[in-house]
Formats: sequence, C-alpha cells, structure tokens
Amino acid sequence: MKKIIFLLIISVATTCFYIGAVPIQTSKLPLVPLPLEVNSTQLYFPIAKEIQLEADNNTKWSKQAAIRLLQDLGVGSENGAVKLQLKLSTSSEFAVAGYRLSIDKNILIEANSDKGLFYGVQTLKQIFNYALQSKLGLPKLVINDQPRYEWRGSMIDVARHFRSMEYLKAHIERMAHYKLNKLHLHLSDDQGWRMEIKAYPKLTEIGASTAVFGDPGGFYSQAELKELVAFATQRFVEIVPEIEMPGHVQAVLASYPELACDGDNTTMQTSFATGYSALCSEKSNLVDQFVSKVLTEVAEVFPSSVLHIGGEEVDVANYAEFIQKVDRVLADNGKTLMGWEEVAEAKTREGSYLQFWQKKAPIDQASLAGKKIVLSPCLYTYLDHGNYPDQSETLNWCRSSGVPLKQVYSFSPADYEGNVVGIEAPLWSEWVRSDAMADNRLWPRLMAVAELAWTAETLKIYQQFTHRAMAHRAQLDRFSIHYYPEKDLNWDHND
Ligand code: TNX
Repeated sequence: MKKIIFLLIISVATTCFYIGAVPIQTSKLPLVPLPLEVNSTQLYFPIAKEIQLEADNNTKWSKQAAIRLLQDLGVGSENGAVKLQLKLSTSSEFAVAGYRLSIDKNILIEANSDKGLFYGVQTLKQIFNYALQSKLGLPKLVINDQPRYEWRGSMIDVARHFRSMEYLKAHIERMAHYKLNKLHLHLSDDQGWRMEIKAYPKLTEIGASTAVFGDPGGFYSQAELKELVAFATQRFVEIVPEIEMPGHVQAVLASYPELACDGDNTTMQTSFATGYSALCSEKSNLVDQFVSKVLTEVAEVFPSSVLHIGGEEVDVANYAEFIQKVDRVLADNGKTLMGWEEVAEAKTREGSYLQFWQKKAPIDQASLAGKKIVLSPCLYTYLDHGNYPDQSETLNWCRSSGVPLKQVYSFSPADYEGNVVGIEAPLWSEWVRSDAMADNRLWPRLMAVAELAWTAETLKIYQQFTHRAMAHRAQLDRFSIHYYPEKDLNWDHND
C-alpha cells in the first residue's frame, strides 16, 4: 500500500489523481471550466508552424471553429506535418457533448457529435493560449470531458436597457469559449419591448422608445434576430426568448391601452418599479388574441424548443388558468413552456421548465413532478448584484453584501430537489447602461457560472479555480472585455 501511495506521489507528472474521494489537481493547465479528467505530462511539443486540419464529414461547426482557431494562430496549412484531426466516433463511451482530446505529435479530438467535437476545439483553444503565454509549447496529454448539466445559461435583460446586436454576438463568442450554451434574452418588461412583432407594430413604435432612466430604447427586427440565431447555432448556443406575461407588461399597455383594465395607467415607465402592471384578466378575448399572435411570431423566429413566458411577480385573478392557456398556445406552436418559479402554481405540460430564483413561491413536490428545473438563485447567480459589497450602481435586495466571485462559486445545487437540468445567471439591467457596465457585471463571474454548470461537483475547489481563472485575463483582453478587476484573481494589480 505504501508503495502504491509512493508511486502515486511520484506520478505528479500525471495531472489528476485521487486519494480517497478527494481529487488533487496538480495540473498547471488553466482550463475553465475544468474538464472531468486531465492526464497531462511534463512533455511539451513546440507549436508547429503548419498544422493541417483533417475533419470527418458532418463536422460542420466544430470544423469551422477549428479553422478559425488555426487561422487566428496563423498556422493553418494544406500540408502541415502536424495534423489536427476531428473524428466522429460511434462509440457509446461518449456522453452527450462529451469529447476526448489527445495531444501527441498530432492532435486528435474524438466525440460522437459535432457538438462534442466543438467543445474539444474550445478546450484546445485554451491550451494553445496557455502554450503561447507560458512559452512551454503544447503538453502531451489526454483529456476526457463531459458536461455536468445540459443547461448552462447566461441571461441578458435587454428590456430595462437595450444592448446592440454587436454586443450580443460578442457575448455569444465569449459564452462559447467557456462552454455556456443557452443565451436567454429577456425581451420585454415594463420599461421596454425589444422584438419586432408584425401583428402589433406599436409594441416597437411606442414600447421600444425608451428604457430605464429614459435612456435610449431600441429593438431587434425579426431579420436581425434570425441572424443572431444563426450566429449562435454555429457556436452551439441556443437563444431562448422570453416574453413576459401576464405581469411586467407596462410597455405593452402603453402601446395597446385596450389590453389594460379601464382606469389603469397606460404610459411608459422608466423607473425600477416592478409588480404594478398586468394584462387585464377581464378582457380575455383581446388578451388571448394578443398572446396567441405574439407567441406565434416569436415561435417562428426562434427555433429553440423552449419559450420563456416570465410569469413572475404579478397578482391577477385566474393566474393559473392564464398560464395553462398560454401553455396550450405554446403546444399548438410546438414549443415547451418555461417560466419563473411562480408558474409552478399552474398545471403546465410535463417537460415544462421552471426557473428558480428565490425559492419562495409555494412550490410543493407534486408541482415539480415531470418538470425540468433551471437554477438561478439570486443569492449566488444575480449578476446585477455587486462584485463586492456596496459596489455603486448595483442592486442588493437579495444579498446585501453583493454576489462576489467566491459567493457565485460556492453555490451547490445539491440543496435542490427535483430534476435539475442546469444553472443560469441572469443579468438584470436596471443599472446596466453601457456595454462596459455589462462586461463588468458579467466577467469574471460568468467563468464561475460556467464551471458550476460544466464541472463535476467533486472537482470544485475555489482556490484551484482562482488559480486557473487568473490566467484568463489575457483572453478576456483579447475579447476586449471590460471585466471587473477581481482581487481574488490578482487582477487588481496592473501587471
Ligand atoms: C427580480 S427575478 C426580477 C426582475 C428584476 C430583478 C432585479 C425576477 C424573475 N424578477 O424583474 O429586474 O429582480 O434584481
């Protein structure tokens, strides 16, 4: 036994080994999110001047990603001595989105899907970054990897403040680099409506005219949204649209006052207030027609099988019946309903999604049966809260001392019952008035979210995460991200 332990210690050259159930990561490789299994060595190959890509048929998006990687490195070549091979395997050893990356004289990525290969390319990109940064070259290694959760999300509230197409595209690139795969767009709220709806043109004429503080409004045409979907699809990011109902609809009421109850206020609002507006439950003919026409257009633009209908913070008669009616409209359009945790009160179809944010709504076990749960607990994932206590221009209603990187990383989904399919971090944007402010709130905390959603719970050790994440500053710089200079990553020093 002693001898075995001795041999294990001697083999520190191999990166990851276990004593009992506690993993010890000796790898210097700064990968985020941390892969399931990294077996690296201290043997390095100089980066070849010419690398030839050899991709199997049906490797559409992973091949494109590999071409971009070799181009960026300036090493792509038709007849390089070193090969980068993308191989589709029929072996059942690969989990959904799982892959194996082997670096030897040649580089081999294997998976049983284009998606798995794509994630292998993302890992390889991070290894190249490290190889260049450390000047060590490419380590001989084998990585076996697969995600913990299928839902690894980032939400951006483009309703309270609008973000440009360019910003969203850049964000999708950044997400893909960290293996995040759901971009949830919060497209409507009291202070703004952001998607062109052909049957209701005033939603954008009036509802998109402004934002919180009376800042500039804006909206996406359906053609632009389709373009965004195509861009995201190529990076295995699915765009999940959210249209709020029956509450958070002041921008709707200002555009079409007939959907408000008589006497309700129907002017645009630019304050932070929530919970005051609702589609009038007494005008069900008009409201049903509105809901059905709008959701049909949304369903046509977004291929995602899931459509988010909000459903939170509202007090209306027949709430559950309303949500069930909306669920039937979505069924007619071939979509699955997703809502904030409050929709658990309604009997929606099996397979619908609940997004937990406070765990306060009256959710009993029965209402969770057959539901899929995405975790966005405000205590850990609300990125509109400060990077540090009392950060200016952040909210703190959920956690008075903010949601620092360490707090994000400390989240454990183990406390939740039911069928948890993933984790998502919302960026509510009441205070997010510029791209730089969005960057500051999102990064580096989204790297921690990516690791929570991808990496096995047993491998999560904050000190090791910070050690790896630290090295990503140069990558975030290459992405032109105005990240928060996090102290735990030593980014507060200007070196
Ligand atoms: C709660 S979480 C909201 C949002 C606000 C956010 C601010 C949820 C479903 N609703 O409307 O923007 O707090 O932190």
